Amino acid sequence: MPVIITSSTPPLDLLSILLKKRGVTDFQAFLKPPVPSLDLDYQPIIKIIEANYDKNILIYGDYDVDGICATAILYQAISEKCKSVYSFVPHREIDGYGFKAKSFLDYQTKSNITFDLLITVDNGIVAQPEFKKIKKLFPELKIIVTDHHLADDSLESVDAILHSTDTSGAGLSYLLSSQISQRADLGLAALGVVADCLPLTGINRQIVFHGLQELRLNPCLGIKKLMAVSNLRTDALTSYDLGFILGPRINAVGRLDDPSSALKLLLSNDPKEVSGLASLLNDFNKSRQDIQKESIDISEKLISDQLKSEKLIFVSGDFNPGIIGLVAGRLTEKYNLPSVVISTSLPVAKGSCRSIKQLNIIESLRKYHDLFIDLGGHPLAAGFSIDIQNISKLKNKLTKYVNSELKDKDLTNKIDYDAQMELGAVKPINIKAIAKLEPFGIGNSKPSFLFKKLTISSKKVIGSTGEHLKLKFNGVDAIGFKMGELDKSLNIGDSVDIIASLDLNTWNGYTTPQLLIKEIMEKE
Ligand SMILES: [Mn+2]
Repeated sequence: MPVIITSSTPPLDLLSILLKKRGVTDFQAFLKPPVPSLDLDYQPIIKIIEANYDKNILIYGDYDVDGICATAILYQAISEKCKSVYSFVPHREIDGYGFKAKSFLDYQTKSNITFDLLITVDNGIVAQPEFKKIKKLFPELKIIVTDHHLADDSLESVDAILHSTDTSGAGLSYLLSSQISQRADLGLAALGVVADCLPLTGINRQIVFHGLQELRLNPCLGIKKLMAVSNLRTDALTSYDLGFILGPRINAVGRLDDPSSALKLLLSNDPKEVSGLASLLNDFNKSRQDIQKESIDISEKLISDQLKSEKLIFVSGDFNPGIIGLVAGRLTEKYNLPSVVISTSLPVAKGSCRSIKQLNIIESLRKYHDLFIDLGGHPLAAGFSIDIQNISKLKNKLTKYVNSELKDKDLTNKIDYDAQMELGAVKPINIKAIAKLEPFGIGNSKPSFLFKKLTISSKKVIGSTGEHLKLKFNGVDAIGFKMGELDKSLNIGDSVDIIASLDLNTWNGYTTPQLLIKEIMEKE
């Protein structure tokens, strides 16, 4: 028998059905997460940091949200005791991804400082050859690596390592910082965890649960101003806002220009400077959106023939290399096919790939490793650099391979749901019970339910271009974002099965429950 939530199901039963569906065994620990902690060996690292408080320390981060937050958190913590601590985030095009000896040495020369201690955050775990170069030139330099990426070789040139794949770079940076400071910024750790798309369970749920509370009550000045320019209500901040509003704004400046402006925003206490930086980041985000939209439009024209016969989306063009990952992500999401998007705007072309669960993209690409200059990634996302003359060879080989790999696989993207529900259970007390599972995100999605045989009592399209669909089922409002085109195929009186999540809609001062439609099943 499938579980059916009815109007008489007690909210506590609903909650326990949802927790069980998510595989949660310790309900209390999930609903009231403890303060974040991970059992790691912090002592050797703290000793080295303490021994260098009166010397020159450099924190070397990354250009994405997680890397920038990780840098800011540790910088703030160390600067309470050390007057000579500096921070560096690499430039996407000038420095590239990962720790680079050249970037470190250039920064040292430019700032006219000889560093005594180098600490990486959100990078460094695979940079042994780079550390070796530096130690040869500066044998006295101490090196600490803190990172959450997968390790490969041993790091013999390094003095201490803090490594765990359980959380993000900012999460690790927070855990270390909280050992040396009372005021380590948990809010920034939450931002890094969400932006790095980590599952919001275990330590990451602890970080985001408590970090959101800190951000609502007492954000750093930079985040406060960034929330203001993004029109966010501070007291109602959610994990969605971290992933889709604040994260993209911190990322955008590093995609198109210099990410150190984003770092400066998080570190500055000067209200005037912070206001300026918040608007700057907001403006960069607008340009990023425009460039992204234009690139997607161009890509869709280029791939219209491919879509008819191929199971791989492969597009190359004069795209901005900072946004190709976003374009690939959008194309894969829209067409539910793996995608490769290549920018040929620089002498060496850069590619970004996104995939679906039926195809391991990094394994597929590795079959043609001799075509790449550089290649790295995961089963669902990868990046590479390639000589422009090799692109068409890659296209032919990879398309052929993917076509045969996905030939017999079911490519429909079925939407999962937590339980079946009757319309009578759509009420505020149940919505409150469901909210106890927040924060929602990857690995802990907002619960959705199957509703069977709902009769459409009214329908209309809304939005400036009629892009959204508004339905009513027996007095209960329902909205389907970007479902406007379904309007023609539905009639009042039709009976439909839908998958939807529960939401509250406030309009004219009244708050009523409504269904957020994720899918309307095909009528038989
Ligand atoms: Mn990271």
